[in-house]
Amino acid sequence: MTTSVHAMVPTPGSSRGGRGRGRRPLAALAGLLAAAVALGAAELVAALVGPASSPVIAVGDKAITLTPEPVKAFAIRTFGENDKIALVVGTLAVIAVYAVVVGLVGLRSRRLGALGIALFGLVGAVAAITGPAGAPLDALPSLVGAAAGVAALFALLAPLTAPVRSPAPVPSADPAGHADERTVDRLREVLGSGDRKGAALDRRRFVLTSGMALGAAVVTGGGGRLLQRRFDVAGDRAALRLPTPSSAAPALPAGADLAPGIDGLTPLFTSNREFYRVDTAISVPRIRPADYRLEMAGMFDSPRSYTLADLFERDDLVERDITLTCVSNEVGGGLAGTARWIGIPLAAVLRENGIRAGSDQLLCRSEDGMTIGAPTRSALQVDDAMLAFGMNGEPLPVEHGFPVRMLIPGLYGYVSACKWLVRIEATTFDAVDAYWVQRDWAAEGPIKIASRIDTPAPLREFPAGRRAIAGVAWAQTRGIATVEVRVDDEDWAEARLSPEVDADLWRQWVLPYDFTPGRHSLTVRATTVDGEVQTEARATPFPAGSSGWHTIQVVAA
Ligand SMILES: Nc1nc2c(c(=O)[nH]1)N[C@H]1C(S)=C(S)[C@@H](COP(=O)(O)O)O[C@H]1N2
Ligand SMILES: [Mo]
Repeated sequence: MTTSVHAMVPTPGSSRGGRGRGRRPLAALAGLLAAAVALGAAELVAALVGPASSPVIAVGDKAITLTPEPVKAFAIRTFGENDKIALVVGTLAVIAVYAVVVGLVGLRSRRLGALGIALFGLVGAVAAITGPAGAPLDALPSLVGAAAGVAALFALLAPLTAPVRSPAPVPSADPAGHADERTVDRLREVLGSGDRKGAALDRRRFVLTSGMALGAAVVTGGGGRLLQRRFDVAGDRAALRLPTPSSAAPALPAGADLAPGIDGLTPLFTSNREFYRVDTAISVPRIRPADYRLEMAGMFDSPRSYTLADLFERDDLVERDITLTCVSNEVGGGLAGTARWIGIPLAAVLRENGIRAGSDQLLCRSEDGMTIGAPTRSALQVDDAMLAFGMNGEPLPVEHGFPVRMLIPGLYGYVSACKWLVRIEATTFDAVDAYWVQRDWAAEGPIKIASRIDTPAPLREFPAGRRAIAGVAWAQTRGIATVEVRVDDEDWAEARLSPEVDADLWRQWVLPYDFTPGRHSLTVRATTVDGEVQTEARATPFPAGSSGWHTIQVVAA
């Protein structure tokens, strides 16, 4: 297809080359501008329909769903929390390349060019409709965008192949004949027939049309994005007042946080701004507090539903400190964070709905359709498992699941921490696989013991002499008993730990050490309260979480 298309494009130096020189770059530009017009129009319509119906978002979302797990893991590793920006940039880059091809093809055949844009609109429409929360109306932005794109492509290509003005009619010639020829030229121009003898390049008109197209794209695209802010829930969130929990978090012992005295050590609590974020949502679900409903379904004797007010007004609210960890965290990685959460004990909610004995999985559904399967046993038995709506003294940030999410200490987030939670279905692991399990991640995800060196930073030179080696270690629900550090081939040395606050919280550790000048290797390992020593055996995050000791090379000058 590409080769045949290529062959159809006139080569410079052909008989028409004299007039058409430089047309192909302009046609490529026409394709890009037509794409911009299409995307702009789509953003404007998406402002009416909903942000997830925007073709870039919908196609990007689809890409996440369809991307093979190793590629996704690579993206998270490479781009970290910028993985979504990278995906949107990547989607736009693919569209740009496609648009250039459409422009070049369109130069030769308007119909093929139009078909190319229509095809792209179709892809966007299908992606939007079949998205996790897709509705038929979600096709509209892509379709309107494609129509606008085709119109723009025609308008932009016209000046590249404008019919040559016929010489002034010679009195004796048949005037009707000339008119006919011009009409035929026009028709050819519009229909894009291959034969456009005498077509000329009208640069002035091209520049003018390009300017208009660019203007239209910027105004509709920018305007659309602006109007999409009406879906924003930041205002509603700011206006919410968190209820006071009847059971406050246990008071912190004096000196609970070692970070203030040690440069580079992770603070005991992670601010909402600093908290890691991992999810599949390019466009974050935006739920208005007034519209929020939590539905219980499946294996319950008397399933009911809750409004946000129902949840806020309860008298069994708790406040707890919990360290959350992602299964994708590499040894030494930063996908872990600690916050003070406010919520409702999960077991109480499950019991008041009459959870049946046969259920071993809670299929938790997020507003955007993603599912997380949590073990029912853990939900019922793990202390401090909760439906959380407060994080570090504020309503959950929108990126972290506003207004309600689940938390089960001791389990990785992908099997326990459903954000934007709208439905809990009591079911079994046999009956249904949740999103990540469909992608071959382990069905049950207990957090593995982990310890990390935060300071000194690897390979950044520091002056020789005494300095703190420090970091954090976690083994939620079990608790960290000891952390040991090994420098080069010396014996393991026991680090000092921050005071134990709760088994669900990580602990900071610090070991002052006299560094001789030169390169040193540092290794850390932790032991749980119940006596398990962190294994040296390396495992990758896929499919059940990483393991192995964190080792870094440092240089003292
Ligand atoms: N709705 C939804 N909830 C989700 C996810 C998601 O992709 N969608 N990701 C899970 C994963 S893998 C983790 S580690 C935690 C991360 O929570 P955070 O982004 O608040 O740190 O959320 C979990 N909850
Ligand atoms: Mo995760």
